[in-house]
Amino acid sequence: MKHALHSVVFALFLASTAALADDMPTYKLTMKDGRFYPETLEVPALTRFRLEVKNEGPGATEFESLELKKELVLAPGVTRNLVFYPMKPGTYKFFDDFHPETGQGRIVAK
Ligand SMILES: [Cu+2]
Repeated sequence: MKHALHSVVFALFLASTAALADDMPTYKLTMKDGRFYPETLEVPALTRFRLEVKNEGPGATEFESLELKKELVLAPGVTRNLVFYPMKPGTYKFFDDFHPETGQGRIVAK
């Protein structure tokens, strides 16, 4: 879904909380050519963490997870952080809303 305004508001919220979040474990996710690298991210369950999402292009991307209620639009060349609250063990899907055919990934919380 292209919720452009929603994403901007959400990004501002994230920027305001980022300064408080320096002690969290950080995981990196790259978006490139409509795909995620890696497609599967393993994270500790029941632990708050930060995801650093980088869009290497060539176009805009949108990281989105319906299950985790997250979305983030990134222009090419942009890196942004998302903070995830502690998750129960399980698998949570995410996708690139601008490239849903190829851009599919999952977070596995263990
Ligand atoms: Cu969307």
